[in-house]
Amino acid sequence: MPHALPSPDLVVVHEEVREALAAGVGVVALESTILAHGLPHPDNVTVAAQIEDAVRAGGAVPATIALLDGVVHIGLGAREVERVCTDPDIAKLSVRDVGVAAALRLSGATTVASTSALAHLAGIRVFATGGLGGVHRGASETFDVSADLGVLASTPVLVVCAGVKSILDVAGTLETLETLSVPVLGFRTDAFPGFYLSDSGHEVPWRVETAADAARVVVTRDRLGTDAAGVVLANPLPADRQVDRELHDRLVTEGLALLEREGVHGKDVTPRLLEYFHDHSGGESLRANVELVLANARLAGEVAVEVAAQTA
Ligand code: PSU
Ligand code: MN
Repeated sequence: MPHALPSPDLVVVHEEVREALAAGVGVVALESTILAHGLPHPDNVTVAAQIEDAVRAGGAVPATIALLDGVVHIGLGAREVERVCTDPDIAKLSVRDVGVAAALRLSGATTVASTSALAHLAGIRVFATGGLGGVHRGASETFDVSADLGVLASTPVLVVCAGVKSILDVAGTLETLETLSVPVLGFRTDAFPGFYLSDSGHEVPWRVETAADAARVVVTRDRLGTDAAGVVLANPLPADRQVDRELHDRLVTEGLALLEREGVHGKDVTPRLLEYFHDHSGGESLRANVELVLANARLAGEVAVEVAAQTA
């Protein structure tokens, strides 16, 4: 495992996380972009704490990751979380941005791509988020494919997520994951979830029933050593907790039209859509988003505990 971390002027691992890793206790990485750019203020502050609690309820130690004043933090204290959630100027940093922002002594929130890369650097195997970035609709013309996918292809971290939003090209995202050799496991489901919806209408290639089996996939892939890709563990909202389909379809149509109208592109696409949903769903998108993130954090905690036990 990669334990030669860069020096502390560049990367600081929070004490509790460092001790957990040294003792072989399960650790779950958490991204900060969902806090800074995915959830509205001030809900993000409360939800950030709830996500960490959910990881602990699963038996593991949470490590929220962000760049603060040019230093990567693996694990944040309450005041640092507050800062990520409150600073309106905090940047959204994918992998390519982290080194640049660190050099310029800036602060930023990490995406799935950069969180996975930094988690791997610290020896963390399991990561929980809400939704994965993916292939955007119209990508054959715009080339808008999230860097999340490419990074997963070369970073051996298991990402627990509720699939991808239907604002994306879901079929194209699944095809790309196949091309990039990233395995996709449904947790107690045969259907790839669609974030707000339990079923995106597309199948998952594999299904697991327990956190122990998901962990065994990670450990077995390591032992085989055939490739260094990550694993997607797709955890759907229960059917009775998903967003009403009519509301969902209306929001997606309106949201996509809004992007067109405003000429939004690049890394602003996902945050702008999320903001639109939160403003126009009467609280439903926020409710579902929070529930699925907490469920993913809990499951990731359980998987991390199992990975630690099976590696011991
Ligand atoms: N999907 C969501 N909520 C999010 C994101 C994705 O449902 O907050 C964030 C994640 O941080 C993800 C990033 O890594 O957006 C992908 O952005 P882009 O499409 O610009 O790569
Ligand atoms: Mn993009």
